[in-house]
Amino acid sequence: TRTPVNVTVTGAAGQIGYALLFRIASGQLLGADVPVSLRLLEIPQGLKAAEGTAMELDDCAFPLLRGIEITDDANAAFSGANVALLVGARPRTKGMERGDLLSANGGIFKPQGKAINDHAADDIKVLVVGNPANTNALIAQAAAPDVPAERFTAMTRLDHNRAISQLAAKTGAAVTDIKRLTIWGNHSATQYPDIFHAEIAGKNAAETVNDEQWLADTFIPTVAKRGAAIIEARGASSAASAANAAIDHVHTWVNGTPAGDWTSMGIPSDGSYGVPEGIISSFPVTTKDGRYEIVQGLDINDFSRARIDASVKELTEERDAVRELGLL
Ligand code: NAX
Repeated sequence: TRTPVNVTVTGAAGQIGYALLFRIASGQLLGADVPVSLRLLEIPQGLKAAEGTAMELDDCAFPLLRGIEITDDANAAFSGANVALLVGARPRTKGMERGDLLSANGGIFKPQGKAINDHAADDIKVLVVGNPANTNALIAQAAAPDVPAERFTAMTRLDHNRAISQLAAKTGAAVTDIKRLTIWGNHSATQYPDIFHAEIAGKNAAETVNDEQWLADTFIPTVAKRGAAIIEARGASSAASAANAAIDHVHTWVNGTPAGDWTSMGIPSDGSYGVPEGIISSFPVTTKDGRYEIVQGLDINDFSRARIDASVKELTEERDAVRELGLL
């Protein structure tokens, strides 16, 4: 029988954790034939609730679930980890300045990056979900000099899926007909969902829509502000859709993108498309055999260039701010 894959989830007692863990344990993260062993990391106040979730996981009698460990010790949680989903983060509270937010999260992601560096398995893959996801991923990556930088990624798959859904609704197409959509930049309100290279049933999406005003005034803001709209409607932030996107991100990374399509991932820039090397920015990527590559050679028009540059500028400012705080 196959050795289980060790999957570490931080913030396991939170609402995304609750929507995520059952899907991991059921085989949707890695595949229906891959046994998993879960490590749940929480802060001390979250341990009891995490134990309750673990009881429910037991009660599912998932055939693929080979073990659950619960801890508030990052070194133990990441020991032997093959996949790490960093969900727990410090949310922005009223009156909190950006600097306070970045430094509070630095206090979480720097030690977690170091624990990954010192204790994770050689093939570790990290997805950061906790916001500000791109910069938290950068902080963790910088604290893990022995791990190849490309193993640290940030989640923009929820934005990607939201954009596909909005485009399908506008055009009447099925979501499965939409390919090659791209989220560029930061997982924030500055993100840029790009349909200029996207296809709807094989035809160029921007030409099919043929409505730049809808693009600028409706599509882009709807996708970028969807998180706020969910909070407004549900009285709580996106949880099941965020967990779904985390499943999609890792599943695609491990199992590959379909021929003729790509996905969006926040990854350390290699300088492609004028994005400064090192910052963790969202790109169009293809994946194969557990590795990803940036899709090269796309023609970026002025409409896209301005929006990519604005989001990348925000990312470089966040990087400079955490550097000043001594987090890099
Ligand atoms: P919750 O507040 O429900 O849960 C967070 C959990 O993390 C809590 O149980 C808390 O005890 C735990 N935690 C805090 N610090 C920790 C630490 N140092 N180690 C381990 N656990 C720790 O938040 P939830 O709704 O689950 O959201 C989690 C994060 O995802 C937030 O930062 C949120 O902003 C972010 N999101 C990111 C998205 C993305 O697309 N990248 C979308 C959804 C979501 O907003």
